[in-house]
Amino acid sequence: MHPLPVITGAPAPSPASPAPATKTAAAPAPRRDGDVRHDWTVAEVVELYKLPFFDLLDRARAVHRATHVPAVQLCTLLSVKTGGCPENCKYCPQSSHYETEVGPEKMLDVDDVLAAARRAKEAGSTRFCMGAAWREVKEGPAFDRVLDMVRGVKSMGLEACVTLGMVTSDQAARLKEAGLDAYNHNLDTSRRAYPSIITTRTFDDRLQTLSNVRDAGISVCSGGIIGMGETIEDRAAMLVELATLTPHPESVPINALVRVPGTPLESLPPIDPMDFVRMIATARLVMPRSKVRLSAGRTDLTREAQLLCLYVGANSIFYGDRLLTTPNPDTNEDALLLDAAGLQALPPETDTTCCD
Ligand code: SAM
Ligand code: DTB
Ligand code: SF4
Repeated sequence: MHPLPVITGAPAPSPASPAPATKTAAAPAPRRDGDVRHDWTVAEVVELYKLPFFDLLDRARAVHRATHVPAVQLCTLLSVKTGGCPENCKYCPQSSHYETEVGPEKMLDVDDVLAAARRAKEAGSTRFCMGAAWREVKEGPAFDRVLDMVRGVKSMGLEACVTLGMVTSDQAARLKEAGLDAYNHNLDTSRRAYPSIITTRTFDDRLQTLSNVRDAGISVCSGGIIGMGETIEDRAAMLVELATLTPHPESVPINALVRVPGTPLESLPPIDPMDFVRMIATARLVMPRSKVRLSAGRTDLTREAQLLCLYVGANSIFYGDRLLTTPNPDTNEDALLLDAAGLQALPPETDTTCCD
């Protein structure tokens, strides 16, 4: 594997300069770092998203540089319980409602998961995310096993993240006690579009779990998917929902739909890569201090498009040949890409935001 350059500290970025004024559009100037807004309107966010491309890049880059260390966090995903999910999320190959190549599998053993986490760490990842195809967490041996996985991942000095569906306050507290850093639970799309994608749970169910996670003192990871037939207003509305949360989610994953054969969304057209860049740039402007995560969909992006995503605001990539059940770029290619761009991988436990 190509060796990854790793930075040795969290360098202070150059002092924040105000977002460059644009002569071409009167979109609201995002306020400076430390002045995080929770009152974005959908119209304002649409205006940002639709800025002339270079103006959007300039603005997002200025905020990104002023607020985040110039390094890319490598995160590795592992599906610890695959397939057979009772939910009907139209994008998901793991739903039992659709005939896909992903069938129900037994839950992985703790030892196998920890061996994968060790490999991920050796390859340079600093965050290990474990996913389960569950509607919700149920008390019992499976949840106890997840708690053991979290303890084991933490004992390796990795950040531990899980995504398990809905959790109660008590379950969130037990995850926190086990050492969990972050809980991923995506809003996925706008409140308006939500019922056209999932009908087995509501948008408010999603928000309730995020609130339970937050109250337990676990870092919130919540974002969504573009390319599911939504409008730009839906994309903006999803970002506004996230930015309404107080505080903003610490992590905001932006996924492009992976069009999996057998799912109802399999025949949708691929997104325009410029839309991926726009979505990441807009997320960066709306939630300046959050870690924006360039998530599913990189296999359809050129190297240049991926670099633009990192340039305008993405703090991380998933590193490893698989996401949960679908392919991700080859790790050697990723290492070469970061190296060619002179980008460094984030060392463990670095505070990635910095204030001017
Ligand atoms: N079952 C749990 C849940 O839904 O919260 C956790 C696992 S679920 C697979 C985690 C996230 O993966 C989903 O919320 C969705 O955003 C993302 N995802 C699933 N299938 C996807 C696809 N085909 N393309 C892009 N993102 C996808
Ligand atoms: C997120 O927002 N994206 C990741 C992670 N959180 C769990 C999952 C992407 C899954 C893509 C489809 C698959 O591999 O099954
Ligand atoms: Fe189940 Fe999660 Fe897939 Fe929805 S996204 S079908 S809840 S695994």
